[in-house]
Amino acid sequence: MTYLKNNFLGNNFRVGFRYASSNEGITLIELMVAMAVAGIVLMAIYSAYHTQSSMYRTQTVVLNMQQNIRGGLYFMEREIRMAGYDQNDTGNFGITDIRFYDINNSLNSNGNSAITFTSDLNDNGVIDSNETISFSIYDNPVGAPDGILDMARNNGAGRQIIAESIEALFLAYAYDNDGDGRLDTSANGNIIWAFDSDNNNILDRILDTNDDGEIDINDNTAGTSIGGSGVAVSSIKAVKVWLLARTKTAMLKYTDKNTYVVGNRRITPNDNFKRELLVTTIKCRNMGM
Ligand SMILES: [Ca+2]
Ligand SMILES: [Ca+2]
Ligand SMILES: [Ca+2]
Ligand SMILES: [Ca+2]
Repeated sequence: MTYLKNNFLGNNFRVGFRYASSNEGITLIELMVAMAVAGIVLMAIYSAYHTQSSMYRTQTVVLNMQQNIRGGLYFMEREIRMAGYDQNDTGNFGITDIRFYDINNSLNSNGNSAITFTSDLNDNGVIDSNETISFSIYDNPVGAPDGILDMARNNGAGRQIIAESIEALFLAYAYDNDGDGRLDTSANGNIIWAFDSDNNNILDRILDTNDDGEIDINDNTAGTSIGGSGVAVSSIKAVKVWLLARTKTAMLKYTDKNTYVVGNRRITPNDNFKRELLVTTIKCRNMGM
């Protein structure tokens, strides 16, 4: 090295760059150091850019999911709130089906929740062909399913997609079965949220099994009995919705190890998609509450 420094790379060996105000050149060592520094700076810039752009991609994918699930829920909320709309008080309108369906629209108590209701949109007192509305989970496009589930609305013209990449939907119901004009409550004074576990269109099980006012991981997924012969759909006054969405594409360096409580379902994905769970309560304005 000493030899090299003194005889090859030493002051006698200069490359052609010169400072404008000086006749001193820069040595090859200096040039190499400068290039190395420039390389490091470029690498840092590239790496920052790469991180930024992959963060941007991730944010875009997550944002898409969030807009998608919020849009779908907004749509659902608006219409379920109006379920049973019956300006002429005919008594012909209301929630008609609360059973679980599979993605092919066959009854299946292990499937997702679905809801069907009627509303007298044109105030003529009669259920017209577009006045029976349902929400359900299916896989769009139906002709060539992509394995990513979606949410559909159907008003008699077949299932139309209203939200993509919806992994799960669960609906529970609050009711006024004793007819006192208020939602029925539990021993601890909590509003009772129930579901139809055996798919006979009659509410039979209660979600909040430890009666602490929360429906969460601590409750027994089997639910507790609602008592008697159950509660008919005509007593339903409010709907609670759990909607779980996931990103369309997998995320780099991300594993979803969460457990999502979706009604009485526990979903633990352990994959590389990001998810969002929205839970909301809808009071049905037209059910006499
Ligand atoms: Ca009508
Ligand atoms: Ca799909
Ligand atoms: Ca039942
Ligand atoms: Ca609970």
